[in-house]
Amino acid sequence: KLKPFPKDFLWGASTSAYQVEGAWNEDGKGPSIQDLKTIPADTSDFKVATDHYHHYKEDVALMAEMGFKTYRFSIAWTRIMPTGDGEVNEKGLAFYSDLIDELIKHDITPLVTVYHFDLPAALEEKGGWKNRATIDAFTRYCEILFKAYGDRVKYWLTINEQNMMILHGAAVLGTGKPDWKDLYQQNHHMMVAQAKVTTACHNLLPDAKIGPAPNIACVYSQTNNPEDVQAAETMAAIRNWLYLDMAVYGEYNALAWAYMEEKGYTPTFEPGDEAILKAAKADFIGFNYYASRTVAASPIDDTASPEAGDQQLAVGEPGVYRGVTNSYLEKTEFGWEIDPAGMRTTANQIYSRYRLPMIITENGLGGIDKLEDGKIHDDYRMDYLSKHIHQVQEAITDGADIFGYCPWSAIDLISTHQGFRKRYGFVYVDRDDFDLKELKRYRKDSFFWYQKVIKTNGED
Ligand code: BGP
Repeated sequence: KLKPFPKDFLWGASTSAYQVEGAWNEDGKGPSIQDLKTIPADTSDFKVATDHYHHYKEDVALMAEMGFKTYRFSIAWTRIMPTGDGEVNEKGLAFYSDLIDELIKHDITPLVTVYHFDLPAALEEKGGWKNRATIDAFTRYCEILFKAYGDRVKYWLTINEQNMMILHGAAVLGTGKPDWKDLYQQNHHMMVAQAKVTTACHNLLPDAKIGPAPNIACVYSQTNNPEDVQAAETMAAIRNWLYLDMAVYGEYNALAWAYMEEKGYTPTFEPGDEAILKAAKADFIGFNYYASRTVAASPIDDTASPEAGDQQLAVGEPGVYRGVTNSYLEKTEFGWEIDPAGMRTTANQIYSRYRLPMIITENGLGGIDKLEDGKIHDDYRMDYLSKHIHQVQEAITDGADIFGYCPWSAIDLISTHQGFRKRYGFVYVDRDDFDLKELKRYRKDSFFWYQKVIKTNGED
């Protein structure tokens, strides 16, 4: 028999600043690396997005209508500090203060990500995460947030998908061909930065809770060949546990470290790093889950190229592991595998390792939505989400401590790679990649469905 969802379960949804806000250069905002990156010719840039910056009251009202208990959003570092450090932009501070007040007015608990892929361009010019000065800039930026919003914000998330920034680092950080040694040094600096702000949060806001938000996925072995199983273990260590062991224990995962040593990727520590890492412990674990991963062993001279056009499978390293298709799973129209049961496995794996409360900070289906007579019949999205919600309940029944579920995304926003062709929201925003229209909001069928899920506390 399934256990019910906890009484005060945090139902909600997520967005990130650069994908939803628009107003990319308004009210003193500085450019981030997302504003300046080269956009593929067939998708929109991030300048207007869904213009949440100007529509936030309307958007929060729609969230309240769905019954959201929480809303996960990110703060654009470049609104608060246009060059990433130094001068504080009061108008930027005021925007999020107003947004937080608006949420609280509607009884929606703010869940704030301090950094979601949008490093200030001015810091990137000085070396970005390669430069240790970025650690100090990030710490100062976060302290400003804690002081400005700590009276109203109880839940904080540090860095969104740090593990994806490293594994897909060339793409996300815009560094071209991966230089793994360099990426793992950047990774180390992000780890130190995360630890510093976790400690700063604990010192400044003793009642607040802070945790990481990596993308965690259980890793299956393609076969029961022990070599494939070992490859899956290694990938899980490199992809998942490296990040969570650090956030919880302040230590490098042993298997991930052994891999880095073997490959010559180990980062350089500065004196004091070890103590900084050790001193910080996450209060909870936020994790994004879209699908599991399946891998096979890979010989050192592996020439099999990753399956083209698939963000999920385009991973691997000769001699370590290679991403493969899981023949048991269906895929979305964008080629992402769908594995609801994998979310239960993932939650249980995390819980058995760390025994900390967990919240799902992203989960969802990107699809091509059609607006017909003011309606969007997104059955595919309801089907995906309902199966995943069921697995959250299974995991709760297994004993995992899960206190919230925030699918991606609260309203339509711009996908990281496919622009407006690929949508995730409960609310449709009427615009195409190159035709802004009036940015009118429409409730999708999934809007009414999710409203009922929340109302019945998970019995959709
Ligand atoms: C996660 C990111 C989000 C979001 C989502 C969907 O990795 O944290 O920012 O975009 O994936 O990905 P996409 O937009 O590529 O479909």
